[in-house]
Amino acid sequence: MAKSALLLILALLPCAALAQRAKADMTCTHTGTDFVYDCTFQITRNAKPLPDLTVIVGADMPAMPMAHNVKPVKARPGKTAGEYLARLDLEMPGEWAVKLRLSGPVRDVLVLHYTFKQ
Ligand SMILES: [Cu+2]
Repeated sequence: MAKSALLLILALLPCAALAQRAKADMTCTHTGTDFVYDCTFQITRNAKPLPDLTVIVGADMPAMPMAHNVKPVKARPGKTAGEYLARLDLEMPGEWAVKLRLSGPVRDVLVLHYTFKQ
């Protein structure tokens, strides 16, 4: 009885490691054109960079539901592993929820809250 319980725990351990969520850090700079921003994303899991992902970037304003309709864009790979770049054409500055849809080696959806300054 105890032996089979132990085997079950050992079988589940690798799944716990795989269940670690991907994480993203984001910085954006205003391009000088209203309200266009160049954003850099660092995507990691277990503190290791995640290269070779397809990253689709969408944006919404939590405070203004249904008010905006920003077309999602595909990010391009940056200079280093796990870095992705996207240009976001937002309709106004303020607090946005930026949604990253990851596919490829890792599938996940990450929502980042970010205040865009003019
Ligand atoms: Cu708005």
